[in-house]
Amino acid sequence: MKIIITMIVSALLASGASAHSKVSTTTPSNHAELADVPAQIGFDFAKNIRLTKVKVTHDNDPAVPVDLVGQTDFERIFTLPLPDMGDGTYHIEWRGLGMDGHAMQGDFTFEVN
Ligand SMILES: [Cu+2]
Repeated sequence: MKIIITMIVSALLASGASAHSKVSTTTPSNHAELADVPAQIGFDFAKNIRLTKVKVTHDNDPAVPVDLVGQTDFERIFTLPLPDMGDGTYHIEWRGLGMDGHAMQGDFTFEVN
């Protein structure tokens, strides 16, 4: 009985991990420290996803939506324009949809000094 339960748990963990596309790289990278505000931000996902929402929060300013530049297709790599909000800490939050229809989300931060 214990072996069967172990096998079921392993199968569930394996399917959960493979079903969702993780962001493998962002530009700038998470926790980067930059001298200038980048004109663009980038995502490189492990698998194709459809980005549904990206927003940027700068220090204590209210969140501002990032223009998705008419992205409606499932893609692996995205480059989006970043609004220049001056020096400080930028917090990027994204939402998307995997090819399997599951919602995904994540975030990263970087600093401009
Ligand atoms: Cu999924």
